[in-house]
Amino acid sequence: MSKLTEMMEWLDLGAHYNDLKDVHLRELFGKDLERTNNMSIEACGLFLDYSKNRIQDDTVGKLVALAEACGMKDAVKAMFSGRKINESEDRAVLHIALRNRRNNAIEVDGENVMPGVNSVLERMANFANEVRAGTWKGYTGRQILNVVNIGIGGSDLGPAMACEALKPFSKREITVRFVSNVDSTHFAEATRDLNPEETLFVVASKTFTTQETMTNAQTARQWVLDSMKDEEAVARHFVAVSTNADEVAKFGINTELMFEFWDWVGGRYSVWSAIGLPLMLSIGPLNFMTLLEGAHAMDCHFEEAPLWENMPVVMGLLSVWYNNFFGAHTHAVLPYDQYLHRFAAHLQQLDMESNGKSVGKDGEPVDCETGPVIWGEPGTNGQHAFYQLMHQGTRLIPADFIGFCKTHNNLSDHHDKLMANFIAQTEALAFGKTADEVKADGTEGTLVAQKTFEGNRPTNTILAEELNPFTLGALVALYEHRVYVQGVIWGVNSFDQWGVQLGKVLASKVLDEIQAGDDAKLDHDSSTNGLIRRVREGK
Ligand code: G6Q
Repeated sequence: MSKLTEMMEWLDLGAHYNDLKDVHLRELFGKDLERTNNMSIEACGLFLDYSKNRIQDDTVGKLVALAEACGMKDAVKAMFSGRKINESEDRAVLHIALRNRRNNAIEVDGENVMPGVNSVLERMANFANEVRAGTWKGYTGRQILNVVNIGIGGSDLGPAMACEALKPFSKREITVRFVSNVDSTHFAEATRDLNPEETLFVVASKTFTTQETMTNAQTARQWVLDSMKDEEAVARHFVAVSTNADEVAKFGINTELMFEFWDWVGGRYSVWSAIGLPLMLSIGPLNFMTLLEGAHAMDCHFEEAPLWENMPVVMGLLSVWYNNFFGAHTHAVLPYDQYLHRFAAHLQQLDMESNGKSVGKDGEPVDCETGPVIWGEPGTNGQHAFYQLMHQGTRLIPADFIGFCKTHNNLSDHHDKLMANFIAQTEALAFGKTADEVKADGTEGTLVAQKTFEGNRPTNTILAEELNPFTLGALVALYEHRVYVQGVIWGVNSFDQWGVQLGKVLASKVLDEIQAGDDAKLDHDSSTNGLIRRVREGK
């Protein structure tokens, strides 16, 4: 395959961009009254209106042509069939198997992974049912009322986001907390009002060697022992989620209380696996299965729908359109639902760790920009903070607006107001306010320019009836596949994360130096040496 930016389809998009770059959404909407009907997709309980994008009726066709030329269909097939598409780690990429509710065989190295997936789900469900029913008791015979997940990155963000998102479906008697940061403050604050006798720790780590998680887990172990003064208590207050049985046993957790997953589950794609245990403890096995159903529905859509009607494909391609042709550096994700307040944080890892690459799968430097910076906050808070820059700043920030017709908390007219803002913002971003409209309000002089909104700021709107386990499953899977679509276009491996390694290695050297206190051995640059000395002296 030729270099991406030399491909005919890429060059065609470049020319198309030149034709379109100065065309305003006002004009595009004005000349096509059917625009929204033609530029929307409905699937898996989600409605995507992508008409407020800077595209014409032939733009998606051109983007799809690029996707086809980049082998999109084969790439999708390769993932679903269990091929080792994570080549740098020689692994299959099968988060889709974790939610494969139709249960067809998916083979890795000649072995069907589905019996293993189903059996872990069953063990998780049995355990969750016992804890939720109060029949799983702590060491002193007390019921478990608190679950504290200890994990970081992919072993934290997904379940933490989903526990918040699905709070209305949770068993409120059980408090679920997440400790990720190696900063002792995180552990101390998360546990300060908890009774150890009523607390279950889920130590979630694929490798079971991650410094932050192991440090927090040891502190938790000591916290339990300080209270119950018997090693036997560990077995009643700790379970593990890991791929590494040896390390789990070394920690002192009975491997019968280890919920396994596999090397073909990437951390940031693992909420559907045993990493979702704290979520299952919170919302119960049935709701957890419904979450998997929602994700599976999106998987089927992604696998089967034609590329131009395929929600993750169209969203991924639009993101390429802005990233590579309009030069947009960031992409905002703006959920108009307080329960999704951790959604952008999860997507940030999902997208930026997956596509933050400057070398392609072939080991050669990529010849275009890759993953954008993903960020966001729930509406309407963002409107009173950073939307100013989105409306009137010099940068183009494509944004996804996510909202729900129904609320779980029907208090007076809050929800109508929330949704009015949700809709009004995309209208304002697209159409702005012209200088003539500003003058017509009686504004004069230099204020006219300052009160003018250029508009032409692109958005996607994703609307669903209600935020529930099914829609959340579909929504998260939508973004997972969107990431893959972009990775395929850019030719990067979206499933490895070598960039995390260097900091880890250096931190372990600096840790020794902070603790050893031997000035003669400091062999870094002057800045690093100086900072180490200062921390040592000031601690
Ligand atoms: C995710 C990454 C990374 C990982 C954490 C935790 O895709 O690989 O965020 O999840 O570093 O790793 P462990 O689960 O092995 O502790």
